[in-house]
Amino acid sequence: MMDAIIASFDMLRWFPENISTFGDELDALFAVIYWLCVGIFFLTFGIMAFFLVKYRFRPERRGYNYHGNNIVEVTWTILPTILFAALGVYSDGIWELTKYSKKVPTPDVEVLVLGKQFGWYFLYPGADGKFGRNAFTDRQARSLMSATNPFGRDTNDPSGLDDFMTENQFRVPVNANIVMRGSSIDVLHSFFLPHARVKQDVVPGTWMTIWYNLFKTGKYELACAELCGGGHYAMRAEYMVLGKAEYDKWLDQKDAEVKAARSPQPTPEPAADTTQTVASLR
Ligand SMILES: [Cu+2]
Repeated sequence: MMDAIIASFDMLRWFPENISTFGDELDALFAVIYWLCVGIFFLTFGIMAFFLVKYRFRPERRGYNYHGNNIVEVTWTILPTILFAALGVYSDGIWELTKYSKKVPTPDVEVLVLGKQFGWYFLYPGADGKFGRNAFTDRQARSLMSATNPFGRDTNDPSGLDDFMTENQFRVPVNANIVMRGSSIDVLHSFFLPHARVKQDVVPGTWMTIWYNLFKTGKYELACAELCGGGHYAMRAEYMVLGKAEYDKWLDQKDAEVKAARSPQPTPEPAADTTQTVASLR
């Protein structure tokens, strides 16, 4: 019976499957905070219900007023202070691992992401694995940012010719350190990968670092977690975690598309002069 009651409050079951290397640690921290809140909720409302009944109206009982109680006030100040400080210290390890810049691992794959009303742009470094000049690699290139060139790519930089952009299409390889830099072209958005246990606000004018390493292939959900306007809901998309070979195949395919788009259109062959051909055969 008690088990069933406790289980009915276990909303941690609503979490999507974890596919991130640091997900278990993050979920454990979430569980500690969650169950503390459940406990405090029942304690608070239990005491309130108890007093509601105990001091309910009785004709013979007179109410009385008193002003302040130092012991009670000091207690309700100190206990939460200790609790919050302890949670802060306890969570510092996982915060450091996931958010400290010195803990960002050596990237296997780098991707830039831009939020916009309402969707996502991604920029991959292409075959050479290196970004050319753009609004991330050079702040000055921000002046090149436009609706058709959201990343402010400098088309005169040869090392950026193989970079390719996708819109609402996002793929990453499995078992690799993915390091992303995120920004926005308009308002605040939040890059949210629930299965990867990643959620990071992206802010116009600056680049936020986001990293993770996923251990399971498949199709997962991507969403915006910051109310950003009327089409906020439309920023939900799907992304794929691919095996290494499959991911490389996708990169090759993208590289071929980039090259095809870049190569000059072949000039049409001049129409063969049939009369002359026929004449020369004689
Ligand atoms: Cu958004």
